[in-house]
Amino acid sequence: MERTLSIVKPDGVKKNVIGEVIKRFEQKGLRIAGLRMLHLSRQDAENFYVVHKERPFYGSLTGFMSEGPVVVMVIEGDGAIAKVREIMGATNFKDAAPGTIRADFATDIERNVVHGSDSEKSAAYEIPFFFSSLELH
Ligand code: 3AN
Repeated sequence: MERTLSIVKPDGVKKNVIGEVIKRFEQKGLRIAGLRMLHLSRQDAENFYVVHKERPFYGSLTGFMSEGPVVVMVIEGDGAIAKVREIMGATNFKDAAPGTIRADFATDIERNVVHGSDSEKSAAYEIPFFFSSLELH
């Protein structure tokens, strides 16, 4: 059993697709182990995306991620990290496979609706960033 962190980003919340994102995970046999809505501060977003600190899009990305509320969730299941990434689609919506969340709803490489941990190492940083063990079920 594996756990991963997913986020419905501010653009996804504005587009009213929170339920759609959750439904797609659940329909593929994944379980929601924890869920919360919150509005990240700029500092929170900078800390969350610290691995991208040197990337040219870091300032823009952290501004975007703190512009409105997000839904953070922990998803559990066999191979959850890879499965969530597959359901999300490629980072750039133009490369995302048909039927993926990003192919269906993203309009921009940065405003790409959803986040999912990209490795076990990322999940191990990202899950406790938002959830205590008491909030995971
Ligand atoms: P993913 O979210 O698919 O794991 P990462 O981890 O490479 O992609 O990038 C994190 C986030 O940074 C992306 N979800 C996207 O919002 C933004 N991003 C990635 N690459 C670019 C880029 N070339 N230009 C602008 N924003 C980007």
